This record gives sequence, structure tokens and C-alpha cells, in this order.
Amino acid sequence: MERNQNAEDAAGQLRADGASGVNPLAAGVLRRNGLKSWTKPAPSLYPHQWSWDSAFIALGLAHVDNSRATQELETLFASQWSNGKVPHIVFDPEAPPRSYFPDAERWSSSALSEYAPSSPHTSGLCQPPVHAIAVWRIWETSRGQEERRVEASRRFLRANYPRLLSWHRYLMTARDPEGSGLVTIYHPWESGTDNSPRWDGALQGVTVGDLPPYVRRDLQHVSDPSHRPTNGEYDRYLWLLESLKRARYEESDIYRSHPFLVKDVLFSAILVAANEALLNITAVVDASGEDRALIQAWIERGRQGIDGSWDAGLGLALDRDLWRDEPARVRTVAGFAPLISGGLAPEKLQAQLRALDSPHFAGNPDLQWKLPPSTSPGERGFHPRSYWRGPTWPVANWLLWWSLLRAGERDRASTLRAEILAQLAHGGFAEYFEPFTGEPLGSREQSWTAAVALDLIAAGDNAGNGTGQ
Ligand code: 2M8
Repeated sequence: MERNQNAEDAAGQLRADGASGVNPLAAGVLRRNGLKSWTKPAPSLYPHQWSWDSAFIALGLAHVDNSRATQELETLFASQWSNGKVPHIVFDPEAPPRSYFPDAERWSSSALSEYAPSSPHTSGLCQPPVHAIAVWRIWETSRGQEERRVEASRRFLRANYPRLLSWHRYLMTARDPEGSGLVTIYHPWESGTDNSPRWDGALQGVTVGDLPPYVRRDLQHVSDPSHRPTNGEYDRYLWLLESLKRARYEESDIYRSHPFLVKDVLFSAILVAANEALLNITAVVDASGEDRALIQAWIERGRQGIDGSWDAGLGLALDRDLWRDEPARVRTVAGFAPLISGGLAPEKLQAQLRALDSPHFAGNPDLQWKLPPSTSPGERGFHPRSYWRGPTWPVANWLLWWSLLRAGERDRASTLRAEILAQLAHGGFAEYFEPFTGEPLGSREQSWTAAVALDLIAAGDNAGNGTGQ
């Protein structure tokens, strides 16, 4: 009780400004990282546009400036591949030279694939599809405003609905030829949880061959290289990239020959939630009954797939390595995929909540804030300071908060919200945090952290406000 009160007091320091209704510190991070029509994930570590970062950024910007939020997504979707894929990075030709690697040249997407846009250049991967969720938030925040703004939002939804539909169709078909309801990823970067121990087993099966030389650029932006993936991991990441290039980014060739093919439960769960948002969008844009039935079927298929990934012993869902045909039995936040995909039977929901409250996650007594570490401290692969191997990530926590609300768990959602805001009030808008000390790590002005803070603050102390779904 007292603990929760402390979190609420600390969280109270991060409030909306009375006049604008927006927190100036969080809005300031997005303004400083903003370029002409899109926002960098961080001032120097990530100088290009990243796909799921931009979706979270748009979701936060929806509370600050709706037209800026729509521009963010429109800029990203302008680089959508013609097969529906939304690329994980859109390269800014004006970014400082040698600031990020692998660069556009290394990916060679447009030279190799007829589907890739020729300008600006993009990477050949994708990332979790948070976009429809952000588009729905843009719609929600415009409602009740003056008619001109509602109309502008409706136009935005109409213009972007076909793009979202083709993006989700790509994921449900090219990335799930088995019709399992689960998305296959080709690279840990596609998961967004790059060096998570979720991928350790599958990466062991990747033998690095004759790799063209490269220089890591990420290490020049962090104080301690051990916070980032290791050189061994980077070699494998770069080798996977070469393998995708050899397949000319052709899905069927990749499926035959690529050494990393994994069913990602977190990605798949986000797709289910995004399909729910897309179904909401169909009503605003008067989409056909056929489209609605299709999206509804995707939601059901996705939930069945996640249900089939359930590990009753852990109370978590597990990824599946397709080459070894086995689950990755490791406790990470991705295991809460069922909670995120929603529609759970009461026993499953309770099992997920027990796992969340257990010492493996938010119930660990040594935590600075009651927030789940990205990997359970009980895992062999846990590391409290290394990126997705243990630090707590505000975006992951936002996803859990939002999912708890959708599951009707308002009190838990409200407690989680207070802990997230307390962590940020204390440590700033960092990329990730050491879970036991609360030390901010990675970039100190991470856009998506500021964006989710804006959304959490806008939801108000009564956590249900403004969440809409
Ligand atoms: C991290 O990933 C990039 C590669 O995509 C990197 O480490 O260079 C991840 O945290 C990813 O989820 C995120 O989208 C990206 C930009 O914030 O950084």
C-alpha cells in the first residue's frame, strides 16, 4: 500500500501542463528529435526513421499535435514496399555520414527487390505492427474536437486504411504461409527485442560464413559497449542480412534457405491487437463487409496461434524455432503475448497475471520499481544492463498497461501506470533502465519513451480514460 503510494507520489511529478494539457518535458523530447515530417528514435544513436518507434511516436504525438502525428505515419507508409511490407528503417539521406550501420548501401534493397521503393532507401526487414493502434489513437484524440479536425482525421483514416490492410495482409500471408496465426521473423531485429535470450537458441544454428567487413557505429554513441549486443551477435545479425540479400528478399526463397525462421509470439500478439484496431477503423471508413470478415478471421487465427504457443508450466507463451521445431523455453516479457492479443479465457488471464506478479517479473523483491524486467532475473541469459536481456523498457510496459485495460484489469493497470511514470519522473525519458537500481541506460532522450509517457499522462489517474478500445 505504502509502496504504491510512493509510486503515485513520484508519478505525480509527471503531469500534463494545465494550459496545454500536455507534459512539456515529454513533448520537448519529441520536438528536439523531430525532423521535417518524422521523428528520430534518439538524437544520435538512431538517426533514421524506425517503423515501430514511429508508431509509438504517433500515438504520443496524437495528444500534442494531430497533424504531426498523421505526418509521422504518412512519411513511414510512403516507403511501404509494393508487397505490403512496412520497412523497419527508412534511411534519411541527410543523416550524418557513417552515423549508423548497416546503412542503405549494405541493405541494397531497391537494387535487389522489385518491391522496394527506390527513394528513400529502406532496410529489408520489418518490425511489430503497432501502426493501426496508433492510427486508432489519432482518431480517438480527434473526436469531440472541432468538426474541421474530426474531418481531417477521417480523411487520414480513409487514405491510410488500404495501406494498413495490405501491411496486415502481407504479415498474415507471406509471413505465415502455414496459416498458423503466428508471424515468422527472419531476424532478431524484426522482433524489436534484438538481443533477447529468446533468440539465443535459434542463433546458435546460424553459422557465420565469409562476412564482408564492417564497422559497428552503434558503440560510438553509448558509454559502455556491454549495454549493447555483443560482437558475436552482430556478426550473426550481419550474416543473416547477407542471407536475405542472397534470396533477393524473395519470401519463398527465404523460407527455403534462410537459417533464422522463428514464430514470434510478441509480434503475432501485436498483430492481433492491431487487427482489432483495424476492425474499429473499418467502421469509420465504411469498409466492405468482406474486409471486416477477413480481419475478424485474422484476429481469430492469431489468437488460436498464440493459444497453441502456451506453456502451462510457465504461464507464458513461447516463440518457436522452425528449423529445430522446438519452443524457446525462456521467460521474457514476450511471454505475455496472450494478454496482449486479448480475448483470454479467465483461467489463462489469471495464469498470466500470476506470472506477471511472480518474482520472475514485476513481483521480484529487488526491483527499484514494480516493472517487469525484459528478461526474468532467474534466466541464465539475464543481464541487468544489456539491452533486451534484462533492463526494463517503457514501451514494453506501455503495451502491458494497455493490454491490462483491454482485459478489464483497471486496478492493476492503474498501479502499473503509476510505476512507469514514477520510473520516468525519476530517471527521465531513457531508452531502457537497469531494473534493480533504476539507472537510465542507452539514449537519454528516447522518443518512444516520451511518447508513451504522453499517452499514459493523458489517460489520467483514472486509467481507463482515453484508451477507447
Ligand atoms: C533497436 O534496434 C536497432 C536495430 O533495429 C538497433 O539496435 O540498432 C531496438 O530496440 C528496436 O526495437 C528499436 O526499434 C530500434 C530504434 O529505437 O533500436
